[in-house]
Amino acid sequence: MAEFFASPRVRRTPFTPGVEAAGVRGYTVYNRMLLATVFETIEADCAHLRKHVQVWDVACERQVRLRGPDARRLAALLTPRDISGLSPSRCLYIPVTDDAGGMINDPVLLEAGPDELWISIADSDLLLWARAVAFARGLDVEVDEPDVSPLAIQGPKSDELAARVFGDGVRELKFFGCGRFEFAGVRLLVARSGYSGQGGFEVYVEGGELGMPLWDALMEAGRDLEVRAGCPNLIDRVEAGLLSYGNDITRENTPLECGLDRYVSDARLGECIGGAALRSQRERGVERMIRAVEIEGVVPPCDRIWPLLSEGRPAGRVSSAAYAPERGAGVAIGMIERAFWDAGTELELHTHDGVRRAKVRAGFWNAA
Ligand code: THG
Repeated sequence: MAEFFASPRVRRTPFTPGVEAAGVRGYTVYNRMLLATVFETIEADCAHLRKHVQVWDVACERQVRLRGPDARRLAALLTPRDISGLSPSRCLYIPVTDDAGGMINDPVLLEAGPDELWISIADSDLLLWARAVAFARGLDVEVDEPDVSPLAIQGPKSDELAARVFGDGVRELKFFGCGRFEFAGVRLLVARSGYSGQGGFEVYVEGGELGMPLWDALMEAGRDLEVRAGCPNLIDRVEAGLLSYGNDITRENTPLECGLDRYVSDARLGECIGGAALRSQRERGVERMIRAVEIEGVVPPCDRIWPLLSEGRPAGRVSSAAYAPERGAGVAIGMIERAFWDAGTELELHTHDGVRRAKVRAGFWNAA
């Protein structure tokens, strides 16, 4: 592959100097911002993540900020999930759907202050959609992108590292619990969340100037814990069944097809955008579903969609795949047609580098 050519259109983050100093080997672009993909090798990064602790620049998880008396009303229009459980101490993973029930984004929703919600987005232009909905409905809410950059602390030693920098209070957070914790005299939002199967925290750094001081403080405090710079790891996220918007799910898919059934509340379908389409699909049943797929042997980098066939018949597609060395097999996320989605079904995976045997699994490997 040719070299990546940087320009201001693809934004750097407050932590980019730290990422570069750590020897990043590969980048992708996410929400028009840099996101590291590999430091050593994907396999070695994964092994380190599962044993120690890593600090990740996930500033590309941009925030869509809803401010004003109608902030909650707007959020409730955008998602079929019941958001009544949202509070300053509890954030929520929410599907965001268009009028046909198609997935627009799968962000994390947070209550950052009175009449102020943050939507921590995956890679799509949710800002434009949210502004359009607010305008069209005449809602009293401002929608913008604040200077907020998430930094993730992930891995089995995350509690120890986070406690050293933010105090022992962070240890008390439950999964998707959040609160304000002090760093350098500023109370930052910290949540027990993150895009790995290894557990950890995400810190929402308000103001770019705090970025490198926090990065350096974590690296310094975690020296004896073998802390390293890291990034969302392909093997780890596939094994955990964490979906990647734009890869595994698009506007062609509804949350019911994405295995996000539990975040589609019957009681909300009368009001939210896409509710009617989701209700009728729930009654009819879905035709395809996200599934874990095991692939025989070594797999090439999954840089395009790979068709799955069964005796020549289309059976689905694979959108994320990685070779998991400790399994001696490939792990993948697929969207599988109904006739083929039962666990144990054997399929042919047509990669751009040859056909592989593949098998549908009952579940992901390390689901949370
Ligand atoms: N954290 C934050 N923002 C994000 C992501 C994140 N924005 C972009 C992207 N990741 C959004 N997508 C996801 C996908 C999965 C999860 C979070 C965001 C996730 N899922 C858990 C799971 O599937 O096991 C649990 C969800 C739940 O049950 O509540 O964590 O990672 N800030």
